[in-house]
Amino acid sequence: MATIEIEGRITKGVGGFYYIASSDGGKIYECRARGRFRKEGITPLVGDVVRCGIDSASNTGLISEILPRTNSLIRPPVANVSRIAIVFSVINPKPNLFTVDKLVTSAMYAGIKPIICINKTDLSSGGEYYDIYSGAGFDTICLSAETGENVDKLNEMLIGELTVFAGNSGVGKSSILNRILSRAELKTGEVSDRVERGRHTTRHSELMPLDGGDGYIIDTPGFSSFSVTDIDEKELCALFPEFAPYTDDCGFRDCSHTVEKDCAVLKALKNGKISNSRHESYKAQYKEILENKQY
Ligand SMILES: Nc1nc2c(ncn2[C@@H]2O[C@H](COP(=O)(O)OP(=O)(O)OP(=O)(O)O)[C@@H](O)[C@H]2O)c(=O)[nH]1
Ligand SMILES: [Mg+2]
Ligand SMILES: [Zn+2]
Repeated sequence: MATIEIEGRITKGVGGFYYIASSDGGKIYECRARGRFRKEGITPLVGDVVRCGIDSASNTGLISEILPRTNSLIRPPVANVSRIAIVFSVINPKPNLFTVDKLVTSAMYAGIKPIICINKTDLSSGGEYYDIYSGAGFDTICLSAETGENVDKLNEMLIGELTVFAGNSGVGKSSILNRILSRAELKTGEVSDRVERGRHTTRHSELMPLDGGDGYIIDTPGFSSFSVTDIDEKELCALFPEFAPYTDDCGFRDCSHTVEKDCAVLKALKNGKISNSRHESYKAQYKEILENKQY
């Protein structure tokens, strides 16, 4: 029985089996993890780059080593994420910017640059949302999975990256990915159906290679409940990059940028330099952090 050593990336984990796309040519191997990992409390994650010993007769084997991660998310459980595409739709369902901004804050906290994807622009232009997010300095794109508008522009931004698609159920994540990946046939669902059934069309996370081979994307079940509670309230303003030009000019060193009289952020808000909805989200997150601290 000949064993070969391969290096590759975990694309899927199901019932203790991991599916690994080898770095040379993308062949898929089915592997288990060495018992040692469990003893050390390490769980291999989708996105991990691993070394495996493969039995060349059966193409199955064991993960022997997990290479160092750049980061890892808890929900969805994915390692080495380089971008988070935060998707919302202009209508049906209508945007919940508090939810969007929580995802943005979570991404910033993890040190991962978000891409704001405003979908279903065939139904309404979404220009006001584009202004909010591009104005705040984020990579922002208006697109339609229905007509294909700007899907190629998004595709370009994903090259060389491992991108997680996040956002509420029904906003069109799977529909966008079906457009981007020629091989994908992800299940999509009617928005009304899913509200009645109270469940999501997409159930698990799987890494899918981009058509060109350079880059991966992950569809996720609609989620919005990233918690920002492990962020300190003093750190929060640093996660709102559009506040940065002003925070040094606040009257108090410990300015919370919520109510203070001599606050440069509030002044910028008044002058239209910072958007209302982003500042509302900031205040809501600030309040939530304080509330969760009280016991
Ligand atoms: N008009 C229009 N409808 C769209 C667009 N993108 C998606 N839809 C529709 O929106 C519904 C939901 O799309 P999905 O792709 O399943 O949404 P999802 O974000 O993957 O939802 P979950 O998997 O539940 O998280 C489907 O009926 C799609 O056909 C778009 O750009 N325009
Ligand atoms: Mg989906
Ligand atoms: Zn201030």
